[in-house]
Amino acid sequence: MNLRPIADKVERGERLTREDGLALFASNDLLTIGRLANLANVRKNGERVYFAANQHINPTNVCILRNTCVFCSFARMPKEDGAYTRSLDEVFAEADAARDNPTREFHIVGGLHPKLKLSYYTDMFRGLKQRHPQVMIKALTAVEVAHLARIDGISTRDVLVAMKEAGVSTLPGGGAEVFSPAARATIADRKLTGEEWLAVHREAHQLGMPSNCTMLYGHVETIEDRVDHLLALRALQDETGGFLTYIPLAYHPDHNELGETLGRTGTATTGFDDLKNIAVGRLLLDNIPHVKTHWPMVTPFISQVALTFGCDDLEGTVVFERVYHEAGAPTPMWLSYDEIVTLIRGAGKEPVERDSLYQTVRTFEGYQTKPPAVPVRPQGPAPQGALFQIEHRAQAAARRKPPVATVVDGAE
Ligand code: V47
Repeated sequence: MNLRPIADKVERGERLTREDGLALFASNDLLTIGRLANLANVRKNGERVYFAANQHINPTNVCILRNTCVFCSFARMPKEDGAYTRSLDEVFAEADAARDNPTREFHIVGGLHPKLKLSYYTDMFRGLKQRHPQVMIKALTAVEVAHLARIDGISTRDVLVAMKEAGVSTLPGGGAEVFSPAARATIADRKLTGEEWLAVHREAHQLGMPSNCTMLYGHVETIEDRVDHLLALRALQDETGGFLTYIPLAYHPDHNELGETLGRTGTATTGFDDLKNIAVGRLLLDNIPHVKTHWPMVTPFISQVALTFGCDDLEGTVVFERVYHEAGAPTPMWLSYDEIVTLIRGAGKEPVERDSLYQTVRTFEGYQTKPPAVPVRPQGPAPQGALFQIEHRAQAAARRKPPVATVVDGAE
């Protein structure tokens, strides 16, 4: 496929059309797509690559959509094995357990619990702000916001106002999946519709709360679904300007019904598709300032390459990740601050530690990194076949220890 007309548009800084998006996804000329996305990114962000020293916290995995969001491996029914709901003290203890650097952002998402009310979350946000005033809070997907509105019998706008008053700065981008009604009916039948998801983000932006956006790819969606999803995000951004970052999320098929139905257990998206999704996202979303690569899903190595395929943001330290590791992601559970700096420098880029609003916390001229305590890359002789899997998984497992004892009450 000849990408020259698209390349000319990108070089002139012109907006790409739906047909251009379809042509990019249909093309296998990954290096051209990557080069164009890198050009689009460098125009916006120079050689800077941002990261947040963040902690992911998941207060509950109990979710009333457990049986209909068939791609999700994290959710549990209230009385199912492995179901947990943290007390506020347990959340505060987990928040205290940063690893080797001060945390700057809490990323807080969970399930749609049938009984937890808005006050559980606002008390949590207030308590976290009181204990860690320097840490910004990015919390609750649009789907959780809409669920709390139903539980509390108030509007989504009122939920957002209460969250803001309790100290939340931004919303994460989860729950968007893919907006196509046909794909959504297959993978997330009873979830908020695409339009409802966009409406919650519109309200957040109107209230002065910026947010992120995502797309879950690599399941049953078509390339038309991908392009239409990206164009819907672009249209909302034209209207509000409130999206900070786009994060493509690679579907992982282990331990969920969809993976079994599709016969995909034990496989994942390919590196080729991961890089293409990142690059096409950067090219179509010409009005969103940042594109983040989520290393827990695509591996630190693909994420590092993504930094020259249109990404200017690398997922942070994370500390303890559950959503993807429940789905079988064989990646480390966390990366140290210095490993992140090393990955960014290794791509020839300039690391910048940021807060949730992309304000610079620190730059790294002359900064000396320490070697990692547990290696990110499998060590020893060149690994082969199954042995590689075992070795890699053993090293990944060594990083999986939670920072505090996992408390599972299962009694909700
Ligand atoms: O909405 C769930 C995805 C999302 C699986 O805003 C899965 O900075 C792959 O949105 N395979 C939640 N993906 C996580 C999320 C996120 C992550 C990192 C940063 C930000 C941000 C947001 O995780 C869900 C869904 O799309 N997900 N299960 C799975 N089996």
